[in-house]
Amino acid sequence: MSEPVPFSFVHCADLHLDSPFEGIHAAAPRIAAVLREATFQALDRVIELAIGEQADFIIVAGDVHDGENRSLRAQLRFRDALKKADEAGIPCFIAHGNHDPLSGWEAHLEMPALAQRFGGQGVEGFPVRRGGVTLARIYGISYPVKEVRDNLARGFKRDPEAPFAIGVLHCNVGGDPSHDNYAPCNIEDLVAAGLDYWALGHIHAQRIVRASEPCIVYSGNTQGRNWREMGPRGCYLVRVDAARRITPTFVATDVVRWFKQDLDIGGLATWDELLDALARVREEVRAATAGRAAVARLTLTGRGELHRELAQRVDLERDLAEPLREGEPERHDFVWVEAVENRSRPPLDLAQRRLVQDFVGDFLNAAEKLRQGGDPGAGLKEVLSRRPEYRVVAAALDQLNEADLLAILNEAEILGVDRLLPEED
Ligand SMILES: [Mn+2]
Repeated sequence: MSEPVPFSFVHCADLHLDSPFEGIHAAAPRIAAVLREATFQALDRVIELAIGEQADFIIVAGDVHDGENRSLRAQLRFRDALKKADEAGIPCFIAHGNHDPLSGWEAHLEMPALAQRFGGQGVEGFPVRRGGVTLARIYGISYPVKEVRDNLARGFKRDPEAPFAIGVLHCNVGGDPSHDNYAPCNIEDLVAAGLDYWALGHIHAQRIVRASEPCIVYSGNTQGRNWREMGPRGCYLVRVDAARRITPTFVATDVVRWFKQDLDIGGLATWDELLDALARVREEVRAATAGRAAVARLTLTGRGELHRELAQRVDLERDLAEPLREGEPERHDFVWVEAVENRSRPPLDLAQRRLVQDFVGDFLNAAEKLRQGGDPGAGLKEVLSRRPEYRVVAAALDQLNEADLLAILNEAEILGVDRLLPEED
């Protein structure tokens, strides 16, 4: 076994090249064009990261393409990206997943010499060398067909002479119900293979499943594609030192980021105030994207005087969303307000509502009694101590003073009423 030397690599997965971004309509052709390019640009950013950081290799853990019958355009763009890595002397190791199994249609394109693809008939292992020294062995397998129900993790085994061993697999660890249960396996299967790092794909939210021995990482997808994929998306730059210590660092590669933001109409008395507040929320989104573009859905919440007119007089799309989009398509850091939703409710006179003799009235009276008692803070703690969650929050509660506790009680009262009252109340 050769002595380990420090090296680094980039681990990405779930590129879903050429995702159609359904739902963003033709109302804004430039926005649609940016979205259509987003998955490709995210891939370019992965390659640029590897070149800029002088990474030793790149791993792609499945779902390069969005559809089984991948577009020629996506295949060409993928090859172009691999070529750039190849020209920089960086090998790429690619596994295919359920979205792009080996059984799908493929043009016969000549691939760069340093690009290696795992076959579908069993786990293969490739060595990576630098200056005659073997840095690592990389093991992987591609999906031969879309629906793989076998536990592929069990086919991985470390060669004794490998200085560092990496497994590349598109799989569902621990049966995550939000993703199809393809290549199901559990952490014990991954541990049993005796590898140092598992570069996983399939789950689109990035996550370090296990920090060490072995390090198990889902890189997540490189570009969010819809409301279920909000927040930063990217890949991991993984550094391995001479003592085989592994440091994975998440690097965002997304070009467009998805946001959902709420706006409480509670304190808003006029239409001018509402319009200003909406524009402010849009600017908050822009500030949070670090120069990227964003697609945002804004939801009006809370109780306030504007509720009735919002529900009866206002066309949310025409009157609220459209003005917020003005000038946006021309900006590189656009915030595209895809929709404004109204979930606000009418104002509520708590004192009045407390007089009604029903469950809500009882609830409000209980809160009022607590507030008017000799020591509201102690009273609230006493109520909470009867809950099973108390042992979790007890220490935090001790840090709060009387005013904090009263504020929590007031907030809980409003929250409780909102939950108890039917929507139309
Ligand atoms: Mn995927």
